[in-house]
Amino acid sequence: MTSGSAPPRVAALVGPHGSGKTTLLDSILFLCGATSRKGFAGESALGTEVAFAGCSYLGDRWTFLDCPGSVEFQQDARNAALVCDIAILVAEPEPDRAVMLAPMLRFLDDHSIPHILFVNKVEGAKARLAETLTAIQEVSDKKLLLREAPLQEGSGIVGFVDLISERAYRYRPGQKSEHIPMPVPAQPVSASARQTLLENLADLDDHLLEELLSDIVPETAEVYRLLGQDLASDLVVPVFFGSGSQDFGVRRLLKALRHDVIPRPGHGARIFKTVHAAHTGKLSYARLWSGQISEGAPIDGHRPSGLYTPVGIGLTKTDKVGPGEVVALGRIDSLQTGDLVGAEKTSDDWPASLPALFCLALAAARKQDEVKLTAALARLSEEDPSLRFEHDINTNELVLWGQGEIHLNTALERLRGRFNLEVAGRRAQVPYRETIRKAVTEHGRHKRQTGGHGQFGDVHIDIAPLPRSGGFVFSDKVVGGVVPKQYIPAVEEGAREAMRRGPLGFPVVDVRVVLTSGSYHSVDSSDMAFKQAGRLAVSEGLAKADPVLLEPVLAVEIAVPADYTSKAQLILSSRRGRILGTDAREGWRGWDTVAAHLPQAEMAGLIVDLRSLTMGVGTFSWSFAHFQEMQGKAADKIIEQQRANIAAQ
Ligand SMILES: Nc1nc2c(ncn2[C@@H]2O[C@H](COP(=O)(O)OP(=O)(O)OP(=O)(O)O)[C@@H](O)[C@H]2O)c(=O)[nH]1
Ligand SMILES: [Mg+2]
Repeated sequence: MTSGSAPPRVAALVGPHGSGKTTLLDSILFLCGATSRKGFAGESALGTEVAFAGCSYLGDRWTFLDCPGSVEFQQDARNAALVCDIAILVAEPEPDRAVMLAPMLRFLDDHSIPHILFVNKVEGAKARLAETLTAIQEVSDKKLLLREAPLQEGSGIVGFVDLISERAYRYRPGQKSEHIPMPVPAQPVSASARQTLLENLADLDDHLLEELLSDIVPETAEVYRLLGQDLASDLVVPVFFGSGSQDFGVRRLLKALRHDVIPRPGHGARIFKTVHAAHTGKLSYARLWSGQISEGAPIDGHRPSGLYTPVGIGLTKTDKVGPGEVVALGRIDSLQTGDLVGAEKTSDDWPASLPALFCLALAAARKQDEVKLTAALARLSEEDPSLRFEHDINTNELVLWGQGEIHLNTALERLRGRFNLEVAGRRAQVPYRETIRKAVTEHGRHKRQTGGHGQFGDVHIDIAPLPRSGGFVFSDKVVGGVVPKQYIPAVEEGAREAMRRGPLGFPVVDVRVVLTSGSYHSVDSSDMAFKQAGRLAVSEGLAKADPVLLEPVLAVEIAVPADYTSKAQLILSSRRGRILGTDAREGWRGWDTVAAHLPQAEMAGLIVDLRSLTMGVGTFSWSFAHFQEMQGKAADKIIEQQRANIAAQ
């Protein structure tokens, strides 16, 4: 592409936490002249949400999306990757950590997102570039293509050879790399690396293959064209290396982006991030695929309060944007992350948000803050769709769900910092239940004489256990009108009330109650009195029917690299999990899944253990499976705790 003629493009910086994405962006912006000095990135802060930056390089406009690398903040990284023209996967020259790239590589390939690999931090003597690439190739479905070859001196990398132009460059601190004559020892290495690059491209192109077979040197323009085309189709992964902190290899990277990145096709404008900012109010960040957005023109039926584009590390007001731009739309309430405006939606064009893996029960320190808390949480979950909250009717708790402990603690900090809400998060209660194991017969009588006319209700019932998931069933076998028909619903209501909290303190399930007989009084009987009688009979009956605690059990399926499978099984069994089967993970080379039943009480610890076992990449999916009887000391402890809770209410 020639200078100035290329449309604006979007690049997302993705890769594991700490690999140096923000530092690389810092270098890029400095080299593009968008910042006057380095260091805006600050001291190695954990990235928690996507950051936007805009700059121009050799007349081409770029928007960079600096994504968080932490496994707990991947929602933003995924959403940004979905709208970029190119994802730059930043990795460390550390072969043992290659597996950390696997989830993002999988995501990029699943969505055919063109991506290149930038191995960062190569200025150190400990950098292990070749072994790292071998290890990353193991986790990449697509072929890695070295686009430059390292110039080695001793054990360090001091420069590179561009394999297409066949020129050698030496890194210089604080300056452009110096073009040097090809060092003699580098010649055979770079010649063979170039040959490998060409052969790999020839695997995908017959014309190039013919040329190579006839020993014809292909035209440089042809090589660039094929590389760009294969990259755009996500068939190959070009590989670059350098050092963001030293600016090594960063101009090379920028030039390659300029040459090799073809804008991805698309229609309309996609909202990929929502932010509630102090001054501008709600901002919906859109990547424009086609058409134009102009100030004052309605979007989705609403006029934005303003249009802003990323310039440098800030936002600048603008009046018109075209394809390839990222634009922040001010104050359009109806827009949500994932929305497509100005084009036909297809049903599955935006993937579902990441499922929740961890939760905390929230309590506002000041009682009067509760309404404000719900409103603040609604904003946070609008900004980050992998954060959800719900009012759990079983435990009467406000529960915040997300990706892990750091994710949720960051949310709590935002509540404090942005909304002035002091909120404590604690382990959410497990929704235990109880049931009975014995059938009993019970008599309940409610009789009271107060002033005028009294209250009288009298019932006989049978109570019996039902199979699991049987719920609650009520029927009557009353004959001869000993309990008049009109009072029977009241008896049932009383029975249901008694089921709400059983003798162990939990909701009772899987019980059948049959009203067998009773008696009434023509003046003193009422709905109220029969309800009381029903409630009494059932409460007392349940206590005698051998009650037992039920704990919720989840069906979980964990996914880990196969090296960790046996240890992951141990984690499950040490957490009272029952392993149902182990399989190869579909579509993931070298990964396994282990299916198990796991008590819900053990879920919080599972993700913590899995991540520390697997450098963060292990994960699981889950759904409720069933309730299971729980007895012994552990059950006694839970019952005791519940008694204390009830007493404290
Ligand atoms: N030696 C060396 N250190 C680097 C380089 N780039 C980044 N670092 C260091 O690596 C650490 C992490 O850098 P960041 O740029 O914050 O990493 P990140 O990928 O943005 O991390 P997240 O945003 O949390 O995903 C910091 O201590 C940086 O100083 C590099 O090229 N060489
Ligand atoms: Mg960062």
